[in-house]
Parts: sequence; structure tokens; C-alpha cells
Amino acid sequence: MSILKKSSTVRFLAQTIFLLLCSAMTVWASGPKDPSPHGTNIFAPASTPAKSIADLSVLVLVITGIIFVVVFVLLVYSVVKFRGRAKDAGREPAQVYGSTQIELAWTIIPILIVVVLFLATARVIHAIQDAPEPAGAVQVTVIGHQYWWEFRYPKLGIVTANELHIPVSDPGHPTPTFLQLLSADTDHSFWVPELAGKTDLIPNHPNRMWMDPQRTGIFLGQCAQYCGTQHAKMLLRVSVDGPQDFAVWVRAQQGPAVEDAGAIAGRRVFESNACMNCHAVAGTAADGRFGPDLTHLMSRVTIAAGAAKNTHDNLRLWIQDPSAIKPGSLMPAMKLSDTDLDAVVSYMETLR
Ligand code: HEC
Ligand SMILES: [Cu+2]
Repeated sequence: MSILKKSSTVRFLAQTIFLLLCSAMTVWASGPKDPSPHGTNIFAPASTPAKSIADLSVLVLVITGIIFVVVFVLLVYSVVKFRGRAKDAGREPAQVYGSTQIELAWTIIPILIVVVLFLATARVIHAIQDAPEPAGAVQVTVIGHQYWWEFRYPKLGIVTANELHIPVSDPGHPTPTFLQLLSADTDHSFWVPELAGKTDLIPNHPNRMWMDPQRTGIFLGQCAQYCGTQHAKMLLRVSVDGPQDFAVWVRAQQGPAVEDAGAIAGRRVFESNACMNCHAVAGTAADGRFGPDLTHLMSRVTIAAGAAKNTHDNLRLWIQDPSAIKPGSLMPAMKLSDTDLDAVVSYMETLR
């Protein structure tokens, strides 16, 4: 290789390293700007499992970062110092046989580093996976569906969708939430980065995870396992509520659907079309399980697993043609007349 080529290789390497460092720093600096809802920054943990994972990531990043710097400094040093010079032309460099000491060193040191990384990781996995469930824990069964989340609170008798409510956990008096993860169809993955690591929802193989958030607020997440066309619009919102707010929410969710005489026409449309075969509304004949429970639809801020805000126009558009909001969604366009559509939307809006 000519001198010219070598120095351009060095420049190329230096530029690549610089760019890599720059992009790493941008990711680091781009924390959640707007305080609510919280973003999905893995370096801003708000719950014990997420914190253990973030600490472990920093340890791994520091160790691998040091290795990266040492290797690159040695590499750049050798490339520059031992580059081919004009006076060396045609001469072979000195032929040296390896050094047993150096070879031992670069075998043993990496083994020690890998052992340290292995032990640190095993410790975190054990602490998270084998954590005992305390008596005061809230239990939630999470069922992944193409492309939405069902949340059931077996002890509280609540069924809801897409927006999980859990209590904040005071470290002095912990009230963690333990999730049992199931799937109705294919493989999904529950991931709210600031609260816990991701865990898959596998058909016929219940998994378990937990979180004990120490801050209130909305935490965002996402299905993290490709599960079909609308996997990208299978979003998660976790509302971490103070004890009082959580109790109020629980009481409201436990009640049957509000019966509003003004929405009787819409209710009739709902019950005389296939809606009621796919959706449940507690206290009525509708007990379908294929789609989200609509008993307290209006208590949710979003519809269709975070694909749209829960507004009048979006609800109407959704019921008219779900694929306008979420192409590939498993709810069919029901082809209602405009009168029926308006009536059923009014009915939906009474489900507080
Ligand atoms: C074949 C079953 C099926 C039928 C029939 C059906 N839906 Fe749905 N519906 C679904 C599924 C599945 C979803 C979730 C879609 C998603 O988020 O990907 C859904 C979502 C919804 C949502 C949003 C709920 C939320 O919290 O995100 C509303 C509102 C809704 N349906 C209303 C209706 C109405 C009104 C009718 C009748 C005119 C109806 N649906 C008919 C399956 C159905
Ligand atoms: Cu999914």
C-alpha cells in the first residue's frame, strides 16, 4: 500500500470514529424534552428493573468503551509509526516470532473481562426474574392481540385495553405490579423502556414481569416483537397513578357501563350489528372478546392502541373505516349508513 493510501485510510478511520462518537452523544443527550408523557429513554429509568438494566448497560458501555479506545489508540499508533516509507521500498520488515507473554496476556485479560460481564449480567437477571411477589402487589394479566393490548386485573375485576393504570410504588412501602403475559395469537413483546426490560408474550407459554415505578406520570412503550402488519401501531401507555388517583380509577372501571337513554338508538345499532360479537360492554348483552372491551372507552385518551387520539372525529373515522387510521387492523369497516354511524358514535361517547 502506498503512503498516500495509508494516510487516507487513517483519515477515513478517524472520521468514522468521530461520527460514531457524535451519534452516540446525540442519542445520550436526547432525553425526554417534554416532561409528560415520558419518552422511551433507556437511560432514564423510573422503576427498579429498568434501573438495574440501565446500570448494567452503563457498566458494559464503559468497559467496552475503554477497550475501544485502547485498541484504536494502539491501531492508529501502529499504522502511523510503522507505515511503509520510501526508504523501505523493496525491503521486508523485520520478521519476529510472537511473544508468549503477550499472547498469554491477550488471552487471559479478555477472558477475565468476559467473566466480569457474565457475572454482572447473571446477577441482574437473577434479581429481576426471581424477585418474590409481595402480598400487596397488583396483578395484571396482559394479553397481546394483533394489534392491541388487553389488560385484565383478576383480583379487581377490571378489563381494559391499551392504557395500563398501575399505582406508584413508594420504596418504603412497595406496591409493585406483577404482569402475567399471554398471547391470543402470535408472539408480541411488552416494552416500556423506562419501567422494565422487554418480555415476550408467547402463545401457551405464560411469562412474567414486574415493575415498581417511583414517579407518577405517563410512560410510553411499544410492542417490541414483529407481530404483523400493524405491529408499529401497537403502542402502550402506562399511567402511573398516585394511590388516591389509582383507587378512583379502579372504582370507576369496576362499574358497569353508563346507561344513557339519549343514546338508545346508537346502542341498538351496536347490538344489531356484529359490533357486539367482537366487543364487550359490561352490563349489556355485548360480550365479544375479539376486540377491546368498550365498557369505559371514554376513560381512554387514545384509541386503536395509541394510533389516534380519542376524539369525536377519530372515533367516527375509526368506526367508518378502521384502515384509514390503521391499515391492516383486524376490525372490519362496518359499512354503516351515516345516520347509524352518528348514532353509534354518540353511544360510544356515553361509555365513560
Ligand atoms: C370482527 C370483529 C369486530 C367487529 C365486528 C367490530 N370491531 Fe371494533 N374492534 C375490533 C378490533 C380487533 C379492534 C382493535 C383494533 C386495533 O387496535 O388494532 C377494534 C377496535 C374498536 C374501537 C377502538 C377501541 C379502543 O379502545 O382502541 C372501537 C371504538 C370499536 N372497535 C367500535 C366498534 C363498533 C362501533 C363496531 C360496530 C359498528 C365494531 N367495533 C365492530 C374488532 C371488531
Ligand atoms: Cu405485537
